[in-house]
Amino acid sequence: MKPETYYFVARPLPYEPDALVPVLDEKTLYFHHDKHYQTYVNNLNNALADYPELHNCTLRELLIDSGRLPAAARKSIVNNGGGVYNHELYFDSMQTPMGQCPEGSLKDSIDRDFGSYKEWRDELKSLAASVFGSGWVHLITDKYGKLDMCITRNQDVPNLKEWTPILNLDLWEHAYYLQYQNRRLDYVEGFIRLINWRKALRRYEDAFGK
Ligand code: MN3
Repeated sequence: MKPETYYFVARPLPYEPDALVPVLDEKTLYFHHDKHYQTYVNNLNNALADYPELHNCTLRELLIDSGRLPAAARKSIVNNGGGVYNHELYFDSMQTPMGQCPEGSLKDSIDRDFGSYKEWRDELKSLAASVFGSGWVHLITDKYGKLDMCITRNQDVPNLKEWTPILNLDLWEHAYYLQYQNRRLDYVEGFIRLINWRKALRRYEDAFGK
């Protein structure tokens, strides 16, 4: 996909709005994608409007070295740009639940770095339960293919200089509250059934040699 720059446009969902039922219903996905994500895109464009020197930067370039952003716009670009980056990966991390599991070299690396797919799932659930307030859990790789997991708060992204996110899990209440209310762990267990491991494998392999 061609790297996008200002003026950013929201990406459509890569599946039908009912594709994630019963884990995520249409209403939950609609508000999340068409309202919350769209708002981050709009606010990012607003934050960049007065800075033509940033209009050729990709989202990754804006976020990888945020200390170089103009001070007056930094907070808004980091919060909203992070919101766009995280949500685009999140929606692309999921597909219709069909009993999918890790594949190929990503499966091998999960076994090597976490012990097994089951141990990885337990780690994801444990990290998700430990997030207080709004945040994310990310599966990340370094440029040598070493996997790790990390939590970020609010709309922060992982350290993109060191790591490439492979998939992520949105733990803001807006991601699940309409359907699950306070049952965050049920949402997390459902999310695991939705992971698009084929796309995760592609991102993992593309991350090498960057
Ligand atoms: Mn969200």
